[in-house]
Amino acid sequence: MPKHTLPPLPYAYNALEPEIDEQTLHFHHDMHHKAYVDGLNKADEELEKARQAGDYALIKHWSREAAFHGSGHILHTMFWQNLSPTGGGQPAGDLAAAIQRDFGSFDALKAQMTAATVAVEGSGWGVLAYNPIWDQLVVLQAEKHQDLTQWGVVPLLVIDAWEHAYYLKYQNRRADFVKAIWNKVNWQDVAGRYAGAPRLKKA
Ligand code: MN3
Repeated sequence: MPKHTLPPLPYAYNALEPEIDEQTLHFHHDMHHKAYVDGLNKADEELEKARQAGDYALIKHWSREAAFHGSGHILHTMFWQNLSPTGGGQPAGDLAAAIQRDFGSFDALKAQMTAATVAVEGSGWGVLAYNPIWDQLVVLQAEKHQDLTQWGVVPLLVIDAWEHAYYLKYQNRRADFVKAIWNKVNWQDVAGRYAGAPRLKKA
């Protein structure tokens, strides 16, 4: 089974200043994200051992580990790509039209997603996702990395609301961090994910 690897940041560690400071990005990518990659590989290894031994005594534990660390790896990889030193502004094209249709306006989406992200209980994420079953954009919260979702959605834009994402610079001011993040959103990346998402609902 191939191992998962930590992808390099797609920009320099100081490239998202001032919204995200260089020190936070070093810790966040090099330590926190790496820990999820390592945790996912460990879970994969232990599940392989369990299959070979036919011993599933710890299946609950390793299944949970795979969900937690696997989701953490997926969301962090996406988070780095969702941001850009030249980000900000608003989306255009099909994504902009879908936002208008499902939220009423870009400002309404931004307000709802900001509120959802700030209000995550404990550690988690704000998520803009596409639900291909209903052909609808949705804003969700994720607690930890893997809890609270609609099965089958394709995440498009994720905002990390764990304290490790902002505490060095913003301390307890999560709302200030989330507000600042919009200045660095890479809408081309988000729109590309929307364009590439599967379309399940038949018109
Ligand atoms: Mn994080």
